[in-house]
Amino acid sequence: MAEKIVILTGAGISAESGLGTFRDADGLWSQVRIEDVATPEAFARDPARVHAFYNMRRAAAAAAAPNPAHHALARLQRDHPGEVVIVTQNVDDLHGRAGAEVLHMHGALARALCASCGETWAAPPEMAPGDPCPACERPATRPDVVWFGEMPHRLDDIADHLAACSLFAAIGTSGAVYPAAGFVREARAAGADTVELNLGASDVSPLFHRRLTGPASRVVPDWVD
Ligand code: BJW
Repeated sequence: MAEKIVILTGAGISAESGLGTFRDADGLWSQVRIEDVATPEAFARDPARVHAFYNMRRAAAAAAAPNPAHHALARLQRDHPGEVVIVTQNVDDLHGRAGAEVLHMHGALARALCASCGETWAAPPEMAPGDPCPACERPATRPDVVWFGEMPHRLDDIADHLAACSLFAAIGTSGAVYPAAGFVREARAAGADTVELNLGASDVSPLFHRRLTGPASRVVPDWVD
């Protein structure tokens, strides 16, 4: 019988590609406050600041390249057609550029969203307050990312995959942000084996059956191969 593997990835998988994580000692949230850049209220208060933060992140992601962990997951998915679902919290496109198909539950830096009509389109390298939506022409362009207090994408699909999975893996995520941090519980409720791959302990480490400790560029290819 075919296995269904659900893999959740977080910022740690892109760390060795040069993209900063959020909550590590030198992470993004040690440089900027969440309340200033990653909430709808922050965008309403100071859209120029929020755009500047995401323009900087978009440029960094465009300059980065997938690392051996992204390539290993793409290989796993290619070698087991229909069995491997990759859900990422990351807004970079490194999984896609490695050749994997992924569910972007927290959106994508490469997309722009109209806060007025909901249209999405390929983001230009730089966005600014007042940029018009190509569909409704209102000046309501924002990054197509999920901020605190907003609903992550594809939660119904993800719940269905978790309910059907026999193996759940979480890679490079701190388990600090819900609903993603709760996926291990959902997978366990479905009877799945669970494994965490991380440089250290996460907030939800005790919930996993097994842990593989080390940098993603080493432990992910070892686990896949
Ligand atoms: C390595 C490594 C290497 C480093 N190799 N590993 C339940 C309880 C409590 C609160 C809530 C709750 N439900 C909802 C909430 C509220 C809130 C929340 O979770 N708050 C917490 C702070 C408690 N959640 C929300 O608001 C979410 N929306 C929501 O819940 O909607 C309503 C709803 C209700 C009911 C059901 C379902 C929904 C939205 C959350 C949006 C998060 N947005 C951000 C920003 C996205 C855009 C952007 O990128 O700027 O998403 S915040 C940020 O955190 C980003 C990430 O995707 C997310 C997770 O971070 P991640 O990936 O785990 O990174 P780090 O830095 O935290 O961890 C890195 C890890 O890598 C570490 O473990 C390292 O050890 C490891 N590592 N180098 C391997 N080389």
